[in-house]
Amino acid sequence: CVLSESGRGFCLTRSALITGITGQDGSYLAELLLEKNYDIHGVVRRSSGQRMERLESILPRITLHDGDLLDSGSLLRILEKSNPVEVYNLAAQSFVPASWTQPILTGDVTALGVTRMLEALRHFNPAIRFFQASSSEIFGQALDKKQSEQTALRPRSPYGVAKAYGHFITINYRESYDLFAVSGILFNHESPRRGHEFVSRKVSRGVAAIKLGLQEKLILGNLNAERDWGHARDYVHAMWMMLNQKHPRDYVVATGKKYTVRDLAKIAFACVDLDWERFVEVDPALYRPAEVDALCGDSSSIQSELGWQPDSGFEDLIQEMVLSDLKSLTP
Ligand code: NAP
Ligand code: G4F
Repeated sequence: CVLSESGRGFCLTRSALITGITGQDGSYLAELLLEKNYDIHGVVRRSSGQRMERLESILPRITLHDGDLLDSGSLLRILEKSNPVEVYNLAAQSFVPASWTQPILTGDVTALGVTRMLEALRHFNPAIRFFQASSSEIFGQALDKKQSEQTALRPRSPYGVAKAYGHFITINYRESYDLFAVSGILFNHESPRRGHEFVSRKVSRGVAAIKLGLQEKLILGNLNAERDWGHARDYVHAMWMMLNQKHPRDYVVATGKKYTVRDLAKIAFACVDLDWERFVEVDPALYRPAEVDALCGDSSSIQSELGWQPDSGFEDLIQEMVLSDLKSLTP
């Protein structure tokens, strides 16, 4: 807080609210916004009580509120308590395979949850800026080799369909109510904080466990799938940039380079001087009912208009993840 010329005090600290703060991106975003002197508020589910490990180092500096994207009342109450200038909606049922086993829940949280937050926000204070974590999964079996903001949406999973809803409802609220609401179409992004169920982390943990003699094999699904993998730290920076641009607009956030799951395994095993072919086995039970074969983003718009660019390369990212897992699994 500072003193104005008239001697009356006013506070320069801006408050930001993050849903999904206990997740990979939520933790990196909270750290970034703390560096920028925001007052950070986060929504946590009652069940998140045990899942605070990603926030451990910043817990004393942030405020957490019990709430759920399934519960509109909790969202309104949290907005009143935190009085944010920016809301980042990162909460979702975010694991694609779980969207086939829990399609209704996925739609309720990942799709309708966006509307619940937008409704609460527009009633509480329509001047709040809103970021929606959209996904390259909305492109599904894409017709364009590189997917941009103009690429047609062809989602292939209940998760992809739910994210397409979240994407369009964000645009719709911007156009209907003149909100500063934007949708970041995020391609895959990883880090040592990635959930264990996603393929990059499953591989980095598997490699570390095999190197340490704790595991014999790594069982994977479709090795031919191609993804555009970036570093989560770069992607949360894009989120902040998108809420601090002059005019609200949606952007693809991606590195523009794609690799197969096979490349990922090869690179990860090479980090510890092992030959991936000796350890990786394929189990068709891990294939998806409908696969997205290849995703690769064209992020030229956000690069030219906002000056965003990915800092981390794929091989460095995988090495960071393997080394981190080696450290954490070493007895
Ligand atoms: P994540 O690690 O799976 O985190 C998801 C977060 O959502 C967790 O904090 C989780 O809380 C919370 N959550 C789930 N259901 C909720 C509910 N009903 N109410 C409130 N919170 C709920 O995901 P992430 O990788 O950080 O991704 C962040 C966002 O970006 C997600 O929306 C994801 O779909 C989207 N996205 C991610 C990527 C990627 O590659 N990482 C790419 C494109 C889009 P608990 O801790 O309680 O489970
Ligand atoms: O790491 P994944 O589970 O990520 P997926 O399905 O691409 O989704 C992630 O990125 C989306 C953005 O495009 C996000 F919106 C979403 O929330 C999530 O963060 O799988 C990547 C690829 C798939 O093609 C999958 O079939 O890896 C293939 N794969 C092969 N073996 C595997 C495995 N995936 C997992 N999870 N586990 C395996 O054993």
